[in-house]
Amino acid sequence: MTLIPAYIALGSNLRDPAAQVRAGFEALAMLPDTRLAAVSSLYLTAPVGHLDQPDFVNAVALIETALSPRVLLDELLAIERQFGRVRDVPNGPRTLDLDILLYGDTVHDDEALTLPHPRMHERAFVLVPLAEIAPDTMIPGRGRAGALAPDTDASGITKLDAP
Ligand code: PH2
Ligand code: MG
Ligand code: MG
Repeated sequence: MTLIPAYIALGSNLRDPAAQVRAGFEALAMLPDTRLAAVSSLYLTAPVGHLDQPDFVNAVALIETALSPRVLLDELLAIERQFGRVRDVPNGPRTLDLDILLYGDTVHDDEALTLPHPRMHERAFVLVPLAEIAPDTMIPGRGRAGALAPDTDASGITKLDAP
């Protein structure tokens, strides 16, 4: 079984966000044909985009998976539903958001999934936790996580505690 390293962004800003993210790590560990290889610290982050919503807790996990990107995406959406996510306001509050940031060095774009995640290279709430666990990881077309993170505005980001 060939395992592909994939980085997953976790985000929550409803109903005890830190507990949601920690439970999200456990849900990732339970995915079929997948192992949870590393998790970042949890970070309290000011909302980006839609500003009128609570602060988020964000983190990044490294999984190693035999699932295809499409099957992995479907599994992540199923976990989001299990966590009670309701998709009403776009970019609005959520109990748990799970985004595939990177799937190996795959570059891919269709209506369901874009890899690398199209906004990851400009978001401190993604790059800071990613650089914590994988500074040398290459974001295809953009550069290394650890080199990109200092170029983002991390002023709204506070490290919470060890995961
Ligand atoms: N997710 C968004 C939009 N804005 N802001 C923060 N701080 N954290 C997020 O996870 C986040 C966001 C859309 O997915
Ligand atoms: Mg998402
Ligand atoms: Mg998202």
